[in-house]
Amino acid sequence: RKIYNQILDSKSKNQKLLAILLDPDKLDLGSMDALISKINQSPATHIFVGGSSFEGLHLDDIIQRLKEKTELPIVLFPGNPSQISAEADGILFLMLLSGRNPDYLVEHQINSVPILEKTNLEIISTGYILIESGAETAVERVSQTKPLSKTNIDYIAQTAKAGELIGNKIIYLEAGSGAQNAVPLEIIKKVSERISIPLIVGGGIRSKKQIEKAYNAGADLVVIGTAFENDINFFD
Ligand code: 1GP
Repeated sequence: RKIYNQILDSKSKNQKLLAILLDPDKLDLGSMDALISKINQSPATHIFVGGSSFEGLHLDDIIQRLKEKTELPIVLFPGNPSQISAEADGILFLMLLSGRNPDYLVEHQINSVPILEKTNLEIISTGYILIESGAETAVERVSQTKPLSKTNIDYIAQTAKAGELIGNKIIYLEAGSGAQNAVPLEIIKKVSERISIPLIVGGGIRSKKQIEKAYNAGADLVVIGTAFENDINFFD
């Protein structure tokens, strides 16, 4: 429980965390070293690896390369059970609390058990909540679920709290990768006040100022995918 204990420890000290999300679909081994050195120079505390459509072909190789070149914990953020690699350090074991598709609530989790049992991955139960963000996102398309309306803040907070009571160890508020609009600050604030477990926020965050605002609103860990993918100098 090393990764989770570190997150809890940071939360208790109000030290904010930052994950860079790498989509294995968009990585090739040839050009990875430059990327990893940029990550090592950045304020990132974690590397998340995952994507909604990836089929897992070179995942082990990619993660092995990351492990050779960085000390940061590598956490899987899988779109489906084929995105599990024993080479990583941990996995966000996601439950799509905002949706009503049983596959993403429990079926994929059941199917992944035989794979997970062959690994030493630290498994972190995560309540994953998709928030309306403008246009349809890949998460919506792939999971075939609707995001929660951003106007119903109390229901969103109630959903997050249910995740905590069910036993989720982390809540992840997601606008979707490349989202038009990030999760509104008011939602981050209300959810963080309602739950006592760590809060991850991601999707559509494009500036350092936005990262800072998400932290101030109550995010414990912010995820940056697209902004770093489009510009590896983002954190300079
Ligand atoms: C997506 O929350 C992550 O699952 C990151 O989103 O690519 O928009 O940074 P971005």
